[in-house]
Amino acid sequence: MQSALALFALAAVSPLSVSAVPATATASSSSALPSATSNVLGLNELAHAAGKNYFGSAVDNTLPEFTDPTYMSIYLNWDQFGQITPANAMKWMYIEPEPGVFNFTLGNQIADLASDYDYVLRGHNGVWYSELPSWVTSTDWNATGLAYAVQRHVNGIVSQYAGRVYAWDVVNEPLNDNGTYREDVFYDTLGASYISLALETARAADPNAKLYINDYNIEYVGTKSTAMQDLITQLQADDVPIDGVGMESHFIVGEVPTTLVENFQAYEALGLEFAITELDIRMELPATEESYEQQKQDYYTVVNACMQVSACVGVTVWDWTDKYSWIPSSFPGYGDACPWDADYQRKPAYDGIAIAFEGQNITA
Ligand code: 9MR
Repeated sequence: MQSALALFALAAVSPLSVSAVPATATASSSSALPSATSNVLGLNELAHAAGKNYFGSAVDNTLPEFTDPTYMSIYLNWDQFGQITPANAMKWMYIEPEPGVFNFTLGNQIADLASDYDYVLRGHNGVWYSELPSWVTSTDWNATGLAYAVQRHVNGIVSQYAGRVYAWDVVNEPLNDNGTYREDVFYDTLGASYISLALETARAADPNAKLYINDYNIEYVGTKSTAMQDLITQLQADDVPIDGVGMESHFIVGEVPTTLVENFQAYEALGLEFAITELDIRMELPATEESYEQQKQDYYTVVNACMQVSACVGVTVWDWTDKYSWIPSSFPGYGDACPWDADYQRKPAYDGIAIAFEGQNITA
C-alpha cells in the first residue's frame, strides 16, 4: 500500500501550492455541450467569502482516484475544494472487516490528505444498513452482543480520527421514506436505541466532533423530513448528543424540490446546524444543451437554499467529476450528475454553484 505522501507525489502536487486549472474551461472535444464561464474565484473560496465553512467533495479511494494525477491536481486546489468525505473508505466493511479487527489503511489516506492540505474532514459513516461486513449481517445477535459491537465500532473509528474530524455521520439513513424506522439488523435487534447508543459513544470518543444523522429525502417538506425532525426533538429531550443533520441531496435535473428553504429553516429552528452532504443532480442521457442549462439552474437552487439559511455550514458534492460518479451504475440511463464532466471540463453547473455562493440572482 502506498503512503499518502507517495500518492501525493504521484499527483505531482505539494500542499497548498497547487496552481489552479486553466481559468476558462473549454467545451469538451467530444461534444458541443456548453461549459462554465465563471473564472475569478474557486468554489471553496466563494463558499468562504459567503460565510460558509467549505465547499468540498466525496473522494473514493477504493477507486483509482488518488492515483489519477489529473483528478488529484484539480481536487487538491484549496481554491476549489476545502473539504473531503470518504465515499467508502471509512465504512464498516472496509474499516472493521472482522469483529474488533480494524483496518484504517484507506481511512488514514483520507484523513492524512485532510491534515496535509488543511481540508475539513467529514467522517462517513458510523452505523448504516449498507456496506456491512458479513459478520454483522449474518450473526444471530442478541441485544447485548450487538450493542457491544456497535459501541466497539463507533468508538474504534471515532477515536482513531479524534481531533481531526469536523463532523461524523454517526448514523446514516435510519428512516424509510414513509417516516418509519428502517428495519435493518440494528433496528430489528435494538430498536431505535441503537441511534442514541451510537451518538453517545461517538461523543465520548471525540467530544469535539459534530455529531450528525445523515439521510436522503429529508431535504424537502414531507413525511420523512417531519419524522427526522421528530427524531431530533426526541433525542434532544433525552439529552442525547446531536449537533447536525446531513441533507444528502441526490437530485434529478428538472426535479429539484421547491421547499428546500422552508424545510432547512425548520431544522435551524431546532437549534441544529446542517450541511448539504452528498449533492449530485443526475440527468437522463444523452445530455443536451438544455439539460446542461437546467442542471445549472438546479445546482444554483440547492446552493442558494444553503445560502438562505445560516445554519447550513457547507456543501459537499458526491464526487465532482462525472468520471467517477456512482450514478451511471446505480441509475442506468442516467449520469452527468457532477459539476465537472468526465473530461474534467467545468460544466454550466459549476457556474450555478458559483453564482449562488456569490449571492447573485441566476436570472439577472
Ligand atoms: O458512493 C458510494 C458507492 O461507491 C457505494 O457503492 C454505495 C453503496 O451503497 O455507497 C455510495 O455512497 C452512498 C453514501 O455512503 C450514503 N448515501 C448514498 C450514497 C450513494 O449510494
